[in-house]
Amino acid sequence: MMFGPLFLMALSLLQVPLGDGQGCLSKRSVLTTLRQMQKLLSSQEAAQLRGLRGLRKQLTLLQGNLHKQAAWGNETCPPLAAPSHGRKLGKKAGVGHEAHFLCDAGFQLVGAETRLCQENRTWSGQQPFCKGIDDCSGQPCANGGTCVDEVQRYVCLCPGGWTGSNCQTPAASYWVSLSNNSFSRQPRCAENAQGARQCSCDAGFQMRAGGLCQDVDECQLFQLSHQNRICVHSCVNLPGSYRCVCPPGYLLSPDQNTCEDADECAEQRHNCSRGELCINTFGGFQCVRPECPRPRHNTSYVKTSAFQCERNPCPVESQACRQAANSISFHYLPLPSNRTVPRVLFRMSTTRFLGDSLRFAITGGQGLGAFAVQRSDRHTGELVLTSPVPGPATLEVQLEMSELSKKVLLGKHVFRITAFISPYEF
Ligand SMILES: [Ca+2]
Ligand SMILES: [Ca+2]
Repeated sequence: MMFGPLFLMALSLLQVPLGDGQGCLSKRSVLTTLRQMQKLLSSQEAAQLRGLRGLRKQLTLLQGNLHKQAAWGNETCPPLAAPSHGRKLGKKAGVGHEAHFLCDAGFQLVGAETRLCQENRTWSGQQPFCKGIDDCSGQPCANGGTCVDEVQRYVCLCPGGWTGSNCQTPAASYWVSLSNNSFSRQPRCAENAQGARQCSCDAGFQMRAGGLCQDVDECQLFQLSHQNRICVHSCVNLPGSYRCVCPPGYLLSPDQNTCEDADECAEQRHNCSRGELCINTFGGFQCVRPECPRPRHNTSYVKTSAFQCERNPCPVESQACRQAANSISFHYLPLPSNRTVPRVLFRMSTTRFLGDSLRFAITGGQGLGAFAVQRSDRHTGELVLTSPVPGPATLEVQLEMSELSKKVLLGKHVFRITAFISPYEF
């Protein structure tokens, strides 16, 4: 294509007319032109060759690239299989691609979770596999049962006397044949990490010969001794424990061992009639009606409060009236049985002391052998319990406090004490 114009130019030069004189010049000029043309052709040829070489080089390069691209497309790693009981994620196996592995429920993957197709057309890592999870690993079988691992479950093989999915339930027939009451129980057994069987009894039971757990009779052990007794009243032995029981009128304390009196008066659980007063006692209550003495020998009393009577003014001529008590008060003392002695039960004194001395005396009552009166200071007398009184009992004591001035009686006060002693020492 490039030679076309060059040949046309050469032909046009050859078509120049040739003369005699001018013939030598023309030949010379033709020769020059031809040499120029040859030179031109040579340079053209060289350039053409350079162009061809460049073209060939480019073609070779292009061909190389095409070969390379074709070769890359074929660079794959060998196909990977999914593990049994599992799956493989990622379908491409070309260089640079990854495959991921998962296991079905109840199985766990062992090995590489991910594998990469490397440039040397091999997968990284090792082929993983799915291993069944050991359902017995948590030692689910109780009482010495043997665990058998199955796919996604376990089975307990129970020893004699035990049943249930985890050998947790005593077999009824076996239980009855072993013991006809619940004070005997099978021990709880388990295998430790070293495979040794270890048995133990529930709290409140102890292992007896033969490997049976026998209830501890706490009442037998501790209740008989007065010092160590566990219940203040009665003890009931129970399988694995015990219970303290209180008599009627008492409530079991929060400590579960002692009994507390129920205050029927405060809780309005008494049956005292109208006009009676409710006195709470240990284990019960009493209904009382404090009454003033009836008028006698010109002496009469008036109730000044629920528990007190005051003498009305005496007629001037009545000596008997002036000798009678100026006041009579009523006092009710609840006491447990067999209280330790000596024990001060009551104190008497006066706020309106006019004379120069006070005298205290027991002037009446029942069970007087158990009481005494003593002076604690110049103005105070005390009623003292001097010997233990077993209940149930009701004791009455009348005390007198006389006020004197130069041995002349100025006034007299009477205290009527009633002690309600409960049947129990609490
Ligand atoms: Ca017990
Ligand atoms: Ca009570």
